[in-house]
Amino acid sequence: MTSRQTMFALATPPMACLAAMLRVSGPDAPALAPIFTNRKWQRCCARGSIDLPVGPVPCIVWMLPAPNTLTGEDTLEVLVPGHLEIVRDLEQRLRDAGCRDAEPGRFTRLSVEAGKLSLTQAEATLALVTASDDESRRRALADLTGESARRMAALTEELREVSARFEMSFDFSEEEHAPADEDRLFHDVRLLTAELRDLLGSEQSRVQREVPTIALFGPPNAGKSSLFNALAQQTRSLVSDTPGTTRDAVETAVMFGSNRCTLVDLCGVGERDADSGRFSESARQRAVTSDVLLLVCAPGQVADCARELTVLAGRDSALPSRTFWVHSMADLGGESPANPCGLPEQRVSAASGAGVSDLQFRLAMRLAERATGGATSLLRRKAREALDLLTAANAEPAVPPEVAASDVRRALALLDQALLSQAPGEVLDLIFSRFCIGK
Ligand SMILES: Nc1nc2c(ncn2[C@@H]2O[C@H](COP(=O)(O)OP(=O)(O)OP(=O)(O)O)[C@@H](O)[C@H]2O)c(=O)[nH]1
Ligand SMILES: [Mg+2]
Repeated sequence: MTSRQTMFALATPPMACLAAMLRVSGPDAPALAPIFTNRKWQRCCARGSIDLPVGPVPCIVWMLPAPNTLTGEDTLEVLVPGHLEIVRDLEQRLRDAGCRDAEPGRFTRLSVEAGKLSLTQAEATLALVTASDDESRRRALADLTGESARRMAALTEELREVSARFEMSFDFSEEEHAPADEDRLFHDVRLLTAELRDLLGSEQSRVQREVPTIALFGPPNAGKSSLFNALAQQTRSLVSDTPGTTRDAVETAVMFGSNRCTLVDLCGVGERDADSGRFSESARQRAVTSDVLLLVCAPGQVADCARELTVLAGRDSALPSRTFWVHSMADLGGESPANPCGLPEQRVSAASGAGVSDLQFRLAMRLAERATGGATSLLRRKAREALDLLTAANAEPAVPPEVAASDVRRALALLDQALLSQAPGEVLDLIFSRFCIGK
């Protein structure tokens, strides 16, 4: 249980914006309300004013008495002009009044403790914020709306019945034991396994490396090394208008947001390989094993890039789901033709810097998602373990019925745990530490 202290956090990103929102939650919220308004403590939204060092600052304040609030506690939500100095002064004002800075994930955790959100829904909130592609967004939304849990609960009940039938089948003697019943049981387990696999979707089960790699790959002279230097904010790789300048891979450690990664600049691979393709194979290999691939495409190189992507996808069909199509040299003007593979795309110019910070931001998002374990919830992790057991129960050649029955029983226990989504305190600490401040 989180101790009942009054805490505050900025709920909007810490940057200059039209309006910033601060949330104050805890037993002292009613006592702090007069900082913002002279209206009496009751559920309402009021215009107010805060005395700060710059002078009176207008605000809009929502007074939200417990328990019908996000956290289940007395809450104030305050909207102020989104100037960073104003926000900083307001935060100091709250600290002076005895209010504490909330740690990351504090408010969502309170929400879970107050029974307002299930743990799966809380994790889905995080997954949705960091989801970088449609598939992960769909998964997160299904978790958030409770659809995943509903489908999983129905499937668990069916599995419970199958498990009971398995157990009963052992109560009959050999002669009474009809092989047809056994076939039927295995058939039902197969159906439920397929259903669970479908429910879990195409979650990546790739081995997670400590430090992820982001590789720049594309035809010679696509501007890979120039972009590499721009992303790394230092000149590490040689740039020249001679195709085939980069030969051996060049690597450097880079931070995108709060995530460390290894950025890798590769030799150009395409129709006109330099050095008769001597370095192409190792570049393709590095590209396929990278965690994120930047397919760098200069004007006029679309066909070359599309062909190479097909070659790479032939080696790892999941590669496109971790690839960005980067239209380089955007300063040269002209409309970039849409990429033929439907990948997320980004226009950049290493020369003018246009689009580089957008790309850095998207990479930070992608890495953050990866760092949260593919934003996989406890529900999904347990269900995936259950899926492994059910898959084992269906293994070819057929496993003995007693072994299959035991796998089904263990899978059922895991699904029951998944649906309860109960986690010990330290696991909860870990889960909520992945959230950002204000969430
Ligand atoms: N106008 C313009 N030129 C660029 C840009 N990026 C790179 N170039 C030029 O394109 C040429 C090739 O750039 P590199 O970064 O060396 O290209 P690369 O893809 O690493 O080439 P290889 O290592 O040979 O495969 C150089 O002359 C660069 O100055 C850009 O954003 N705009
Ligand atoms: Mg190069």
